[in-house]
Amino acid sequence: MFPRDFAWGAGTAAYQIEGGWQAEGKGPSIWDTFCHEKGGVFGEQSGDVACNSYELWEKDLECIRQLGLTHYRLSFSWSRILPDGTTRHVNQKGVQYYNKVIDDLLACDVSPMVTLYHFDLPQALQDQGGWKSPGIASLFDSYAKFCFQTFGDRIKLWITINEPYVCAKLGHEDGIHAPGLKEPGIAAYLVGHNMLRAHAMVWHSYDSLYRTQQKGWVSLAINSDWVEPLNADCTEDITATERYLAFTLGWFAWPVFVTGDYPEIMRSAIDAQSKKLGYNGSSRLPSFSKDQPAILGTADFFALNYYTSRKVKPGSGCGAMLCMKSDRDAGEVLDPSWPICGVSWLAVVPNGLRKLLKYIKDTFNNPAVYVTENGFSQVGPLQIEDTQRSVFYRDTILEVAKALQEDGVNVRGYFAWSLLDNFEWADGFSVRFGLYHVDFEDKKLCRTIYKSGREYAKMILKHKLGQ
Ligand code: GBH
Repeated sequence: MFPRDFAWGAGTAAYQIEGGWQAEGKGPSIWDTFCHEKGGVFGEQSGDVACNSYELWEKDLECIRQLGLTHYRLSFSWSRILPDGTTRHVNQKGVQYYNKVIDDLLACDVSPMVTLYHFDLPQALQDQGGWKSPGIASLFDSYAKFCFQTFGDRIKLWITINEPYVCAKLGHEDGIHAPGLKEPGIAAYLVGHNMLRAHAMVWHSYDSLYRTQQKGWVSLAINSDWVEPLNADCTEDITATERYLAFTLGWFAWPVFVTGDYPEIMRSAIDAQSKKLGYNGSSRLPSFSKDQPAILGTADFFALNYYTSRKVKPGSGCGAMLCMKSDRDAGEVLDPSWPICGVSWLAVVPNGLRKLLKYIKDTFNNPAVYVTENGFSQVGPLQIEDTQRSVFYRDTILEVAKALQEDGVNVRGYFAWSLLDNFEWADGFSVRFGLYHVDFEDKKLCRTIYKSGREYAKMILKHKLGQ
């Protein structure tokens, strides 16, 4: 059912698994700071140790081999490589660590997909304004060029930024992710803008300096739920759904894949709301200037993180406040027939992935697509025999097969989130997404395969054997 060279992967992110937050010259990141300040994270937990993959990488490699993955998605910790975020000072121990990870993977015939930025900005750069500051784009570009130069001979798939939506909104509007800023209605748009500028700059650098030799692909990972109008016959619900999509998927995919600029629906909704609330000044949604590298066309493939689906109707639930939600004016409803797994936001809707893939094919001119994240969480009484999650993976992979075969979507790979139970951001260790259980109570941080991991391995093997 899947092409021979289909990528079967699993993903992780540096801060969620590595630990070693101060090991061998690593500089602090905004997540170190955020966790060490009280009150931001469940149970005052932190990624100080996490799965200790910094020291236990070989254990992770065993898991990767046992699953039979063809690809492994990891992220680099920017401040492990460049402790103050700039190329003025390189931490060779950090470089050695990632060199070993990459070389070990390749020796086992596993292709690495590397994310340059998965939420953990060097604290030194946050101190200079972080993603709100326009100068961040060229700092990110220098870091990226250093990585292409140092590791790019062995990496064919690069993700610049993971989920700019989450960084912008949860980090700068809601304040529930690092850096914990609550500046509703303004900062998130600025951050999203600088992330797009930074991403585009890096793509152009790769394209002009490295592509010919290294022959890799560069994109950004965009998270999106699948959404449908609550009532398919109701015009208000339909337009609310269009706004919802414009403010999530469209915010980043439209500039990169369609026009080089934000969706018109998004800008007009923001500007109308500014007017209504008497907000003076220029649009809260910045504009791309003519003299910066073009945004359009800066992705060699579509990297999609899909977790769940929503029904949509008008209404923000936050009245006349200046905030993204009121700009968007679209409320989310969960269909009561969708089971909830673990965390409250994760309704299990495998079929939403197929619909979203079809939408991406139709809207963004049939790009090559990698599903870079998709997963199922457990909370509370722990089940090593996690049958529900096994069923979830089986159902979801079947939907991907249908997208490929029946809808003709150009899907190139699927990455389960996550290889290991890990530090689930504001939820700490209370939410488990792993194909492997990690015993965080024990110093050895023993990895044990879940039933879902065994089942995923079987599915991969079947497809490798062409059955
Ligand atoms: C991904 O984000 C991340 O890339 C990954 O690091 C993470 O471990 C994984 O998901 C699992 O969460 O709490 O109601 O405000 C997925 C997109 C966006 C989904 C934020 C959850 C929080 C909703 N996430 N959303 S809420």
